[in-house]
Amino acid sequence: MMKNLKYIIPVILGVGLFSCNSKVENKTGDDCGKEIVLSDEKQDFLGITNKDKLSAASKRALEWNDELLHNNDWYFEYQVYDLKGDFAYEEGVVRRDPSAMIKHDGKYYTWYSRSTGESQGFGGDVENEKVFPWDRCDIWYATSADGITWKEEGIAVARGKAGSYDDRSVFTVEIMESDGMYYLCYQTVKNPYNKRVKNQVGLAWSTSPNGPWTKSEEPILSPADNGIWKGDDLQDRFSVEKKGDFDSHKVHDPCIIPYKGKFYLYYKGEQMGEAITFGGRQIRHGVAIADNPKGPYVKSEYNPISNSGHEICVWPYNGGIASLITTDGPERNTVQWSPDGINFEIMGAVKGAPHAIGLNRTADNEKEPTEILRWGLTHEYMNYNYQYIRGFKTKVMRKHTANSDKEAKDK
Ligand code: AAL
Repeated sequence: MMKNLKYIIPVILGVGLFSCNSKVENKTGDDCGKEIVLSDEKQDFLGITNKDKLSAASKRALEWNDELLHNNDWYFEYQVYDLKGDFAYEEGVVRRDPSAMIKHDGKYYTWYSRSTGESQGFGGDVENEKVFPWDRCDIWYATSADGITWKEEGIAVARGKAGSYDDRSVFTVEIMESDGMYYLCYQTVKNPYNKRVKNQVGLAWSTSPNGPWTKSEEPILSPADNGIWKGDDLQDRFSVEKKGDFDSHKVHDPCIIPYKGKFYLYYKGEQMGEAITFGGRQIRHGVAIADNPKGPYVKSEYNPISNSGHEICVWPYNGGIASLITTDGPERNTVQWSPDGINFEIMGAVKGAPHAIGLNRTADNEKEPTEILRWGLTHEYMNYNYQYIRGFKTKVMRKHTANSDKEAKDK
């Protein structure tokens, strides 16, 4: 297992980021007039035909140091599978965005968004209809002895009373345990749910994972207020005078990690006037830091801390924070790591990843960089209206097995 991360040069994927500031020097003189040092052994491993004729891709390959070249720990493949009991698919019920799992009294616990009925979208009476599957949700929880068969235990945190900041929906929750206390952080929406509505983050705490939960009177995180809408059509979220910060519209997918004696609240930002870039949504992540679990959370001046991603999936590893970046942006489907929780570099890439991951926080996350992803929870769309919670497992590929070898072994 590779521990000495500071010597790893990031894998650069898909985008031409090789620059003249590169450490690779070109002996024969490249565009930057630098010198490349290429040993016979490395030339052989990389299969490079001619040391004096290096393609742009070969020059990037020369940036990979030996540790990175022979390390597969930051890569994985995954499979999803059905769960049993109350997590078996149920017609008419939405269960989605599971939190991480923790263990208490011998049982796994998870929290999730739960709503019922179909979504009507934004075309009709948004005051009274359900616009999204994650609209009109409460936060429920379930327990399991083995992580396969789950028992739904009931509501943990309900929507607030009319007029409060969370009166329309509470959803996409994460769990954090610290100093004998349990904290749920989650997204909130206030009625009416139109396309310009701002989403915030709420917090609830309890001395037991079974509750009862006390909710924060005010949100603990709100969008940046430096964007300006154009016109007054509440169902037009793309027209803006000014977009504002990466999180000017919504703060989503909150996840708090106790780190270096403080509390790091990672979140997904959505920007007013969101554009399509790199073939996907313009999504980036941020972090807000507090001295105490209940806040106040102060947004990092280094935000955004990713240029890609979607749902937050972060865990501590080797003194830093690792992050799985999925779905949107040029660095989607990469596993990243930062030594300080803020400055992330790409460590590995994946072919794809489960959505809305609920990590297994009981795992020994120091064993390998992606050990915490060996199994966990995800959600899947049965159809647009209904999502259900499923399991996933991953494996690290360390040797190649030809299909014919596998068939012979299976016989
Ligand atoms: C998810 C998350 C948030 C969004 C919606 C429900 O993928 O990013 O939770 O609000 O979709």
